[in-house]
Amino acid sequence: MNRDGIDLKLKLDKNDGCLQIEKHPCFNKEAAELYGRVHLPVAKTCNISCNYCHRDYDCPNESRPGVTSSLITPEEAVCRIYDVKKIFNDISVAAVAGPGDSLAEPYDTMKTFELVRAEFPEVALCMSTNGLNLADNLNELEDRGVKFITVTLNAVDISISRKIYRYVNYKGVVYTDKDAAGLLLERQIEGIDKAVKRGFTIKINSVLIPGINDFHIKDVAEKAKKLGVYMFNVMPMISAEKSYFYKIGVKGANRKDVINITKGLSGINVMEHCRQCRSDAAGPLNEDLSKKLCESEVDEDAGECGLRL
Ligand code: CLF
Ligand code: SF4
Repeated sequence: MNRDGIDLKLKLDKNDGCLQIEKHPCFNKEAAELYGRVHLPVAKTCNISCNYCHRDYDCPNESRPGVTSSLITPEEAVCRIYDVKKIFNDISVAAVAGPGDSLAEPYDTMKTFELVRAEFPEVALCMSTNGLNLADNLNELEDRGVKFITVTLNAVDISISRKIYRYVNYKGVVYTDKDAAGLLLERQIEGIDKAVKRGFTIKINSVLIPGINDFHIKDVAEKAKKLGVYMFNVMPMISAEKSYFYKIGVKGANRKDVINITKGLSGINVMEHCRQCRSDAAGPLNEDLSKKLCESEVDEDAGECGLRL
């Protein structure tokens, strides 16, 4: 069991994907009654700038603004799973979902997956990303046994996405306006397409932004279908104080808006039970244990987990 080497090549059973979907609380609504997930907040930076985001908070692509999750190291991530399992043992998924982008600086994300896979081989690995660096990291993700990936795709038309993103930083070069929107879209589609073809189970999240992309969500769903995406999840934008959209008066959306927009969609699984959970969420979807965990960590002896620093 190699906990230190980033080159660890894991032997994977390529046929266990179906079994893992059965137990994934986000990809399978029924599983949400029985199993929980643990988010491991190891991704500190981001490589793009979404107009609904303010970086005091978690990445709103997969979680809700207004709460901040503290960062942990990959080693602490393993301890965190042990801690969560003491309260709720039926954890079927461990994921990296912020508080920045999982692949902006992928080292800690990859290291976390290695350590978790070695310690908890029965737990499926999941990740969310804005998609910019996805295609570049598929080999690494596959080697570490990641099965589930969520990509936030808010538009498939540059004239719309240029209103959503302020800049994109790709390999150290900063792009703005339509160059940023075009590059991000190209990288997202390439990443999703390659990931589907390689057997990853993909979910697309679209943030519903009133007046910006609400009329366009069906086009995103169509594209998702063509790409062979397994699940489509529309999340209402929660207006993040201090974000650009908040400042210019773009209003948030709500669940009712989402239902109205998604009710006619067919030919793809539409997620209806998303909790827009924070990047350190833990346990069943309907009962976030992260707060309980913080409280118990205050006076707990850390010695039980051999990896704790
Ligand atoms: Fe986390 Fe997302 Fe994996 Fe689930 S959450 S990275 S797919 S393990 Fe789930 Fe939370 Fe909704 Fe995300 S309820 S915000 S869809
Ligand atoms: Fe914020 Fe997430 Fe967008 Fe990065 S990808 S700017 S963290 S919402």
